[in-house]
Amino acid sequence: MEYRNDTICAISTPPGISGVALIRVSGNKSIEIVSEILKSKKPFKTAKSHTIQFGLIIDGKQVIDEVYVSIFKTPRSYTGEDVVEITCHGNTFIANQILELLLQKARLAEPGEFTQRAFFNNKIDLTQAEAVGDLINAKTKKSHQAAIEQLEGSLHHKIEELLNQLTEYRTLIELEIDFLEQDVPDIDIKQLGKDLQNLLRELKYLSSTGDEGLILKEGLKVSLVGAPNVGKSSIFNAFLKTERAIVTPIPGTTRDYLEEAIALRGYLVRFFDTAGLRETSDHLEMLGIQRSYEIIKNSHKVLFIIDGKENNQEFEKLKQLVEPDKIIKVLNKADLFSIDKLKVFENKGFVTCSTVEKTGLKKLKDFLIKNIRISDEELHSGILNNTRQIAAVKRSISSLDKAIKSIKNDLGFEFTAFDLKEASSALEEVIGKITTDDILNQIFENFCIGK
Ligand SMILES: Nc1nc2c(ncn2[C@@H]2O[C@H](COP(=O)(O)OP(=O)(O)OP(=O)(O)O)[C@@H](O)[C@H]2O)c(=O)[nH]1
Ligand SMILES: [Mg+2]
Repeated sequence: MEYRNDTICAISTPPGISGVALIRVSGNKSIEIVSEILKSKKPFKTAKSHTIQFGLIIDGKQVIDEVYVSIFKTPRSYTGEDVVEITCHGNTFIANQILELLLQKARLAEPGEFTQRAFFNNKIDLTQAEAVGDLINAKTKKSHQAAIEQLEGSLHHKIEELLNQLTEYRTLIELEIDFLEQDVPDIDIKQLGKDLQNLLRELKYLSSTGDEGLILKEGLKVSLVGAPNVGKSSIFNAFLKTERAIVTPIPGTTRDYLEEAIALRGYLVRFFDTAGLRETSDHLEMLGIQRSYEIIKNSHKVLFIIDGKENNQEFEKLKQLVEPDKIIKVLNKADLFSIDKLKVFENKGFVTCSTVEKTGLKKLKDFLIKNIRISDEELHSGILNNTRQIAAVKRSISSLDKAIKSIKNDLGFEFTAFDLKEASSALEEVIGKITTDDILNQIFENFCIGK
């Protein structure tokens, strides 16, 4: 992907009526282009960087709006180029007219193009560019926290730190190769092996943060499954605190699945109410049940709900689909059982609840997020939170693993040097020192225009 340095512009605020709207212009002609449509006390062209001017946007003699215009001169701007931001009244009709005037001399920005330019001009690395997108989309405290830490450079610094270590070891090995015949002190192979092992451990730990990083960003997927009529939809509604799903005493009420999300102690939790599992000849119900199984496979947690009758066959089937530690066994309709009977279920590992008496539901929610362990300190020191980053770190791990084996098996330092280089390259991909058009397109196409 080429860096185009023509001047671009876009409305950065959403359409509609609001207090103000913001139009952003970036590129080496931005100050000149804006000065041609702006009437201000002092000539805009001579305005200092990081100042705000009041003025009128004019189309010939016609005044379009009273505006404030901020100016950020290269390189001290979001994109690294000359940037001008016009704040007008929050009316799409007005903002569009100003944009039209700018478009006579500038090009409409593509989605994410301002951020892309910031990346090309080394204002931010690729993890920070991704964080800009995450920040805009964050809906809960934790996803917000993760995004802002990443934007502040947590993952960038972590990767740089690991890369520095790798470079140090590569230099050692390459020196050894270059001076093999000469009298250079031999490297301490044992120590190098240990150092590489430590580095491998650090990388593996970083990689392990990816699963939870994805959960922080995309939400914890929780499916409610079980036989018909056990109260799945009732529990779903109780979690959402609305009558979202239809509840009836007729088994087989829910056919297609329903998905709704809530924020739970700062985490996004996505609940899936599913069709009750049973043998059926009803075609429609069968389709619903097939979907239930698909959802189960993609869940982080599965609430396996019964209302008294232990459904061992379904439970065994479930264990084939998801790892057993993802399954939480739930006995609903606790109001229909004696305390002694409930104890029996609890001793068998069931969480007991009742949607009628509203008991046990809080405990159940706590159970869901109990095992998410990423702490604020970890967010601060850098975690992975998308599949691109995770895949690259995994590649780095596999190359480092090969490097360690090449030393162990005495294959020759050329092999070690090669594998360490591969390990470095994979990490460089994470921060975008090495990148491809495909990766960049994938990242920026999800942005909105004006960011
Ligand atoms: N006594 C009692 N009844 C409940 C409780 N929760 C749900 N019910 C009743 O159980 C019946 C079935 O509830 P649903 O929530 O529709 O059950 P479901 O598992 O979604 O059923 P399907 O969609 O048919 O698979 C309804 O009559 C509910 O009122 C509870 O905690 N106690
Ligand atoms: Mg239902």
